[in-house]
Amino acid sequence: MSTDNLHVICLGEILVQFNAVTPGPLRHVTYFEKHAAGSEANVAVCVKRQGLSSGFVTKLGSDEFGKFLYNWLRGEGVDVSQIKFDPEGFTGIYFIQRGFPVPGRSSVIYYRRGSAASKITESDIVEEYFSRALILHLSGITPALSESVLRASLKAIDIVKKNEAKLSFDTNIRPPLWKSMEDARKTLLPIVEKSDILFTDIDDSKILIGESDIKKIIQHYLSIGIEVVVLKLGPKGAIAATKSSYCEVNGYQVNVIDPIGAGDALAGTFLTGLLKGYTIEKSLRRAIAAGTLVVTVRGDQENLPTEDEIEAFLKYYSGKQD
Ligand code: KDG
Repeated sequence: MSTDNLHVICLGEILVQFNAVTPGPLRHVTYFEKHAAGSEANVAVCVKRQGLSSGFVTKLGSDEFGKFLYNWLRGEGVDVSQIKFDPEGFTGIYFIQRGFPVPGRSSVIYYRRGSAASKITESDIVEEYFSRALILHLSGITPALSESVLRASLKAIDIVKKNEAKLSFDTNIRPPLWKSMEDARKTLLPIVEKSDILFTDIDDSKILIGESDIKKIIQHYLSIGIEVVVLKLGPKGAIAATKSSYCEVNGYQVNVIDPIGAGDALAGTFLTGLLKGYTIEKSLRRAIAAGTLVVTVRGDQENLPTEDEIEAFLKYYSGKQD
C-alpha cells in the first residue's frame, strides 16, 4: 500500500439530477432543480465533508454537465485526478419525480444508457491509484452500467484485496439498470462475497439470497465472512452487526421531501466513523443522523453534514428518540 493513502476511493457514475420542484407526475412538473448526484459520488463527498480524504474515479462527457460535475467534486475537495473526459461521450442525467404515486416516496427516470461513465474500461483502473485506498467503496449501480464497467470494477476490487485494504459494497439494486433480477443476482453475489463491509436492505437481500428475515439476512452475510453488515430499514433506521456486536438505531420522524440519497449518506458516514475508530454503534448513530438530514431536502449532497453538524443534530435529539 502506498504511503500517500486516500481513506476512501469510489468508482462509479456521477450524474446530473433534475429534481422536480413540485410533487406529482413529471408530465405536470414545470420546474426542476439541478443537483450533482450518483450513489458512489455521494459517498465520496460525504467522507470528505466529514474530514477524511476521498477520491472519485469516473468518465464524464466533454459537455456542460461534465464540467459542472467535475467542478462540483473538485470544489468539495474530492480527489479528481482519475476523472477523464470522453470527447465522444455524454454525461448521464436523471429526473426525480417526488411524492407520486406514493406520498413521501420518489422515483427515478434515467437518461444514461451509453453515457461516458458506461464506457469506463479496465484500462481506466490504475493500479498505483487504487493501491492508495484504505477502503474501496462501490455500489450495485456501477457493475450494472455495462460489461466493461463490470470488468473495471472487478479489477479495482482485485487491487484493493491484494493490498489487504477493505472493500465496502452497497448492494443498491436498481431494477431499471438490469436485464432481470437474476442477472443482478448472478453479477452482484460474487462481489458481495468479497466484501468486508456490506450495506444492504431487505428488498435487495430477497433478490440476492432469497431471504427477507432480518436475523437470517445478517447471519447469512456474517457466516460467509463479511466483517460488518449494515442492514438499512428505511425510515425505521438500520442495524449494524459483526460477529461480536449487534446494534439497532431507530430512524427519526422528519418531514420527508425526497428520500433518495439517504443510503449513501448513511454509508459514507458509517465508513467515516469506522475509519475514525468509532464503535459500530457510534458510527451507526451518526450515519442515521446524516441519512435523516438528506431526506429533508431535494438533492443528495447538499445536506451531507460535517462532523460538527452531526454532533449538533445528535445533541438536539438526545433523549427525544427511541
Ligand atoms: O443512491 C442515490 C442514487 O440512487 C442516485 O443519486 C442516483 O446513482 C444513482 C443511481 O444510479 O440510481
